[in-house]
Amino acid sequence: MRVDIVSIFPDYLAPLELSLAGRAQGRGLLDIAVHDLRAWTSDRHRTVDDTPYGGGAGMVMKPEPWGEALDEVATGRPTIVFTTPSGEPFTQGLARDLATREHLVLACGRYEGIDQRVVEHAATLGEVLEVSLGDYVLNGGEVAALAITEAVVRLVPGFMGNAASLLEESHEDGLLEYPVYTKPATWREREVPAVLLSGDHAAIARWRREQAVRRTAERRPDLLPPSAVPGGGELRHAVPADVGELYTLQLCCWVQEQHANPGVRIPALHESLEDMRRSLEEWTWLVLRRGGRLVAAARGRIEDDTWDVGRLMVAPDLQGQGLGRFMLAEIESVAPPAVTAYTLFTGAQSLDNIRMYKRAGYRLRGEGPPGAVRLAKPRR
Ligand code: 6GU
Repeated sequence: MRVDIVSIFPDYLAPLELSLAGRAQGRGLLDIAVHDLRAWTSDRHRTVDDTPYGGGAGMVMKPEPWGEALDEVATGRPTIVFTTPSGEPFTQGLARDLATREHLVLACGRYEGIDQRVVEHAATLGEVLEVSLGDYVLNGGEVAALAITEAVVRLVPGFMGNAASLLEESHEDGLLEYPVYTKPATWREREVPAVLLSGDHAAIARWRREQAVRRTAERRPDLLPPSAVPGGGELRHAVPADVGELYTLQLCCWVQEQHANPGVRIPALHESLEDMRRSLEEWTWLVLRRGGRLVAAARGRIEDDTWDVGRLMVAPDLQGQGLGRFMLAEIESVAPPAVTAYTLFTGAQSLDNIRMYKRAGYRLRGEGPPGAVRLAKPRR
């Protein structure tokens, strides 16, 4: 791969030519060159900017030096990337795409941007992309060009020593990476999670998947697939800030259960707010909000190869509209791949619930705790 970077601050990018390229250049995989835009100016002051037509603050990069530079550097129909905060977001997917290109030209914008006609002209020389690092403003595109180069070249086949490590990192499977640990097993009284020392590779894979999903739900819920909620609303993994409403909804829903199952001791009615807080750490919880109000929830966790589903709740005034069925399908769908069956308990007298579970494919599988029945279904 050939990478040409054009900037008015070539020194900013010079280390790329040494370190990064140094390693791969020796092996003929990568060839990076950094160019000073001012080399293509013709006036005494080597001017690269001017005031914007139409007025306004700041300066705009002049078209002439950029035109000359691209005509010289962008030969052989390269992919030309303009770095600009108004570009499309740079993602791992785009990095993967760019890693397949033979020749990249990175044009670093400065000031308020480059005269738009330069971008139009560049499109006659190759494929043009306008790319942003994220939703914040840098003084110039040099840092973006550094980031793009580093993200792309490490995906060039043969560049990285360990190809397997590429597959396991954040973003490669659409999820953030699970937390990682190394020796010692105890450090300042903090233990490495026991499962990682168990030698049980299936259990480790399940734990990592759960952690990755949980992290993604907490930090980047936008990365998880949206789900179509009947009647509208927003489904999310529960976060600590949901605890109060979740606790309230749980009490109110299980009072109903108590009425349907008189005399039965219902655990959900005997838990504290603190129990709920702990439950959020120990289970995968999904919550459904409609108009800002928390109206439904469910939780699940893996036990052996079974996804243990529970606390399926829908606000009493919204029951009978398919929300329970929806939440059930959603909590099933977040079970890790290793799960082969689902199981849950409900009150032996909760006939509406039992009917709903049967329609969802569950079958009675014996007694639960006193007054409860167990239902189960295999995963398709
Ligand atoms: Cl590519 N350029 C500038 N100047 N600011 C940015 C950016 C690029 N990406 C995020 N902020």
